Amino acid sequence: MKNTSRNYKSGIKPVWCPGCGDYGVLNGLEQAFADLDIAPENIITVSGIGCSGRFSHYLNTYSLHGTHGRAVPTAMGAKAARPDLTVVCVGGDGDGLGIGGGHIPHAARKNVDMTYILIDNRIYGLTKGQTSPTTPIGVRTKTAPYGAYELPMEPLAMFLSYGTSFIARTSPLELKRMAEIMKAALTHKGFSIVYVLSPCVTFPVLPMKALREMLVPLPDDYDRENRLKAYEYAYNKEHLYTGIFYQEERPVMEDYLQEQIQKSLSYQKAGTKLTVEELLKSYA
Ligand SMILES: Cc1ncc(C[n+]2csc(CCOP(=O)(O)OP(=O)(O)O)c2C)c(N)n1
Ligand code: SF4
Ligand SMILES: [Mg+2]
Repeated sequence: MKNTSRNYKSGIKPVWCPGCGDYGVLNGLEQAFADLDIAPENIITVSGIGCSGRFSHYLNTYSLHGTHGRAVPTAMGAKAARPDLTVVCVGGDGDGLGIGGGHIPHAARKNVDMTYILIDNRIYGLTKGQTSPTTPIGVRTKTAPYGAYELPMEPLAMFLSYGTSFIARTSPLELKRMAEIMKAALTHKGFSIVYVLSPCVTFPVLPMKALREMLVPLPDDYDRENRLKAYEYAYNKEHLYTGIFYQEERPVMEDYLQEQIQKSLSYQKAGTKLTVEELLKSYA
């Protein structure tokens, strides 16, 4: 029988603040899993630390609630060990763009076949409202009582520069469309990022009303293979475009690793063994 979104619920009741955007993101992801009918035992969810880090508890999949900023490399390890699994990584703007920001370019370069759901509420929610890498200039936070002064990052442009093979932006305010975008990301072979703008109701740096007014779907004739055009849409200040900004097919890390493993096995079979002495000599 086909899976429904209920099959992906762990039974643990989410403890997010009432009205938090993360509820919608969770529903959208469960719906995407169900529509694609991926067996729960064939999925692993790795999450970072933050309100967004709670995802791994709420999903009935293999789950790992990792350390702050290290969700991406942990998920990469999971994919290297079990290339047959659907690997999903979830984290926030602080987790993914602050402390863990150095990991995304390498997952993108290697084109690890996994989906990264990066939930941006433009604040550190869990730790009670500190400035994050995407907090706009002038916004007062716990760590910037007179207003943030740093230039906020533009994550889409960064992902494009890193060579990410699938980049999308969406929001739980467009729930159905978000689930469709997640489905496209999950079926993409390579490193896919779904960058989700999700309002935090307790520290409303990204207020629901303002966000709703700014979200606009990418035009129907948008060419998702045109990287330069994608930058243009990413930097648009009037609208926050949603949809698939960029997509390309490229070899993935797992295939390369498997090839290496097979090569090494064939050398062994052929009796081509390198002794420790020979190995040491090769470094002399
Ligand atoms: C090494 C380390 N540094 C700092 C913290 C404290 N900490 C926990 S969550 C968090 C920020 C979370 O912000 P974000 O990733 O945006 O997630 P959100 O809560 O907004 O979903 C911080 C600084 C930690 N747990 N570990
Ligand atoms: S603090 Fe913000 S992000 Fe965290 S659960 Fe509450 S509303 Fe959601
Ligand atoms: Mg955050």
